[in-house]
Amino acid sequence: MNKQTKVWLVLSIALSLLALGSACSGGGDHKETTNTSTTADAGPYSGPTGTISGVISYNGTPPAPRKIDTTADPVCGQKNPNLMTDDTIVKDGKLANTFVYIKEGTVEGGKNVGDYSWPVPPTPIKLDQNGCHYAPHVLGIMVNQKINITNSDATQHNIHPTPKLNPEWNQTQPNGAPPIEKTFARAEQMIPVKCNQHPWMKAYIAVMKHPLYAVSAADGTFSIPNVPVGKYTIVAWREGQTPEEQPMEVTVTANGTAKADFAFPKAGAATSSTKPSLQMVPAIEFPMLGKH
Ligand SMILES: [Cu+2]
Repeated sequence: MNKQTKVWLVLSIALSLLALGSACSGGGDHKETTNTSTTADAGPYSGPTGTISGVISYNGTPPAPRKIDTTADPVCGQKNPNLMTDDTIVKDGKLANTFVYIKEGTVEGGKNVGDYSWPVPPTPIKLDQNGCHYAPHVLGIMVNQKINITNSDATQHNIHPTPKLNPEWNQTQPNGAPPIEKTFARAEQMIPVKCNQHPWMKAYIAVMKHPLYAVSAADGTFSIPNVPVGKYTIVAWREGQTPEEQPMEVTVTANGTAKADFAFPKAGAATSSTKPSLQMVPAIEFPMLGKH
């Protein structure tokens, strides 16, 4: 084998490893976390569990909510004359609408958290359009769990999620139309939802393979119960004027509560004028290679 052939061989092996890695990680800024394999099914988890809970704080002075100009649709202005932006909702220094979830981790005994099968709750997740505003603003849902979308306004909305890993769709929903029911077949965080009628309307959906997630409440608190005993990487995501996320390692013990307090923006992090790199750069997850 001459020298050139050897170089080609090494290069092509490296490239195919890379391709394999990126095929698994999904690519783009939408991420599918936990396990993508359908073969490693450890069945439902039935061992000891604990809780992960914490408080999301906001560092410094939060940006003031901005008034939304709704003149494009008088119905919106009549019902909701003081509609404000809700990308950063802070009360007494605590941040609402932060999505906290187990990204990956090892359950005691050595199995990946995503290797277990997690039953899909039969109750649909509700997303309402009221006053030309989505409620809730940030929501989690499990793969194949129903989302039930309602229109409480005397005007027409057009719901338009823009996923990367799931099929994109948009559907009009006039006043009085029945709820729209949909499911998402693949895990993906975070799917932006917009309205083609009202450009200010925005929501985010996290589609999860497991139920181990929570959204911070108005007082910044969150709690994830029934977490199998183990060690995990959890991620807190918040929208802000540019989305930002932070990882944290936690250890869950039987009947224990693992504390996981976060603070946004991260000290020294980019502000709204510049783009933070953390959220937008997909990790090359070489550990995925082991799951094939
Ligand atoms: Cu709308």
